[in-house]
Amino acid sequence: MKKSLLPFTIFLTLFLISCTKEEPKIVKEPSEDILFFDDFEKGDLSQTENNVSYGSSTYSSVSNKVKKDGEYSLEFYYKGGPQGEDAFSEQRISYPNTGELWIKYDLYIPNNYIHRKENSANNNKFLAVYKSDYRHPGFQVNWSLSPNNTGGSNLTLHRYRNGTEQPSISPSGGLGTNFITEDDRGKWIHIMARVKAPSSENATDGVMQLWKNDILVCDETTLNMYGGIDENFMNELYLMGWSNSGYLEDTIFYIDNLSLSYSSF
Ligand SMILES: [Ca+2]
Repeated sequence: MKKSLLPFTIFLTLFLISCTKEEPKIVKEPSEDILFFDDFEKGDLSQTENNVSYGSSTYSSVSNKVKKDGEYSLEFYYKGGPQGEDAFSEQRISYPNTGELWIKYDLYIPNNYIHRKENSANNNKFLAVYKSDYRHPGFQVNWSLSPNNTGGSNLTLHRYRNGTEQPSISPSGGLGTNFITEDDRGKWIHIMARVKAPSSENATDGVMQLWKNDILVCDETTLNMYGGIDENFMNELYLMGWSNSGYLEDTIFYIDNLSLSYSSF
């Protein structure tokens, strides 16, 4: 009997070896090209993925008050103040060095959103993408909001070239006019943005594109915004940011379903 079992034992051994050898390793792949996704359902900012993680929070925190999906979103709390008083809320995120980044998220525009006009109500930060350290600009761009004089906001672009800030511009063709209006109050809007560093110092192929509710509201593809030698890439961003206009009342935005990608979603 023992002898008759031998071929089977050999077969079983070989079979097990072959299984061990050929069994594919289970590696958690990023879903297609998505670098990072957070629906905030962890209830905090502990989400990390592909070396993407949250940095400093300024009056921003995960909240269950207003959400697009699930139970949680990221709250941006701008404290109200008299005319002339600024306000500040910002969330930083770091990611691996890249020449191109796509960002998308849902953004809740508060019911009481009013972009008040005063002497220095321009340049309310909306989305900044840059090479860290923000205080020492290499590659650095941002979209900001300016008053449209009816309580809403127009979109404006800012960029640096070789460490020097370039004149701010409005999206060509008036695309960014009335970017946020009273019609958006109390609603979620969908934001998608693409930033691509130019290919060389003199190249005019830098890209800043932004979509609101899947409509292109900024389509700049010929920007000169070289970051400098060893500086021409991005690895940090911040959502929202300093408001030069400030707000009369406490004004609270929410972001949900944040995604980052190196290429088109
Ligand atoms: Ca959520």
